[in-house]
Amino acid sequence: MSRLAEARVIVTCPGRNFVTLKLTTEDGLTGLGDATLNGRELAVAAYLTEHVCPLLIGRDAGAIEDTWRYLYNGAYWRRGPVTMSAIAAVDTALWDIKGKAAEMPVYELLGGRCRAGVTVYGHASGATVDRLLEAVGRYVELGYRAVRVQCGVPGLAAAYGVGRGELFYEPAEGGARPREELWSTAAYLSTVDEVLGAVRERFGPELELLHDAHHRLTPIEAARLGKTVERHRLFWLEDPTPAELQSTLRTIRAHTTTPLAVGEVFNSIWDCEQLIREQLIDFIRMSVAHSGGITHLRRVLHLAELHRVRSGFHGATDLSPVCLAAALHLDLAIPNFGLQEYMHHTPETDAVFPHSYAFRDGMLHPGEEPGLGVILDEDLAARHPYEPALLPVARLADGTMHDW
Ligand code: EZ4
Ligand code: CO
Repeated sequence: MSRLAEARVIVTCPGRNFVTLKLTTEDGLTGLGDATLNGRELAVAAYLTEHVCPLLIGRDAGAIEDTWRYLYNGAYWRRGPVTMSAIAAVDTALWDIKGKAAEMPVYELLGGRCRAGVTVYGHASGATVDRLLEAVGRYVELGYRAVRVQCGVPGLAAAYGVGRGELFYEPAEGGARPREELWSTAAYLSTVDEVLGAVRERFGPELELLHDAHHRLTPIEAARLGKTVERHRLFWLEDPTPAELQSTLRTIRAHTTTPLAVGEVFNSIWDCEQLIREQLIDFIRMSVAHSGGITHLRRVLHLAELHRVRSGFHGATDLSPVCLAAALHLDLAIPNFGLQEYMHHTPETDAVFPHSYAFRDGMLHPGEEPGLGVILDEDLAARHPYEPALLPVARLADGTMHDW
């Protein structure tokens, strides 16, 4: 294939910040990769601009695996969200270029489709149970077959996952310092079983229900929660504990058959190797943008397939339409697909990133455009300059810092 002639980083804020890498070959093919790391965007932009882009010029655009190893093994300093997001952007853009060169959608290059479409789940939330039930009802009307449910907690001003908007949830906020939220595990655990029970009762046995505990519990608290909510038959309980200590999942697993999903903050196969090998989880939630791109995430899913672990790729609004498209191509082509997260981007974001993927009957379809099927409107992007925004932090009532 032809050589890379240009590598540029585009930072834009159409409603929220996105970092995009655009690669151009000598014969004019372009590829896009998402490098957005929520609240730390400019660190990845600088890693790319200062340390990666200069290495790419003149390289064979077709050498995807070799370029991955050149950037990963070649840096000596391995892994971490900044490095792996930068490598992911290069890798994703190279797959986009290869698809365009072959005049095929990327899923064809990955082995072809294994299913008709990509079943997705939406995010329903409400400050109260009644509000939550209304929100779930709206997703059901839209055709969703799976919904994540998050509810306000009496006594806590802000609970994770309870959105301000209708069809999206955006936790990052502007300001020089992160917003501080009060957290109480006791208050949360005293209501969550009732909340999930109310949703199951209203919507019946067919709708798939998910819930995200967002890394806030101890292993034994998580074990108790998983056991308590078993009768509501969740599709998954997400991030019950901070999972970088992989052996903690053994405790939870020993006590409950509630399926477990973790991994949205992971960035390499080494963050989940034990979890997968010991079958301590049911779904792996890494994203293309934070986990070394299509090449590395595919490797994780091949390992997972051996151990009957399925995909549940992260699809929050802080991952750009480029990342979502890449996830959809991989979702179609892997044998062990589970479910794809889908939070609507704002109309401003969709205007900057026109795309071929589309929602029909509870599924997303990546479309048949060559490559990933996403464009970046650079003129429009330039009209939305970067605006610093940070994720909140959480403290207990006595001031102790807690996992947000
Ligand atoms: O808090 O992507 O399951 N989804 C999530 C997300 C994360 C955000 C952080 O940037 O947990 O809402
Ligand atoms: Co989550």
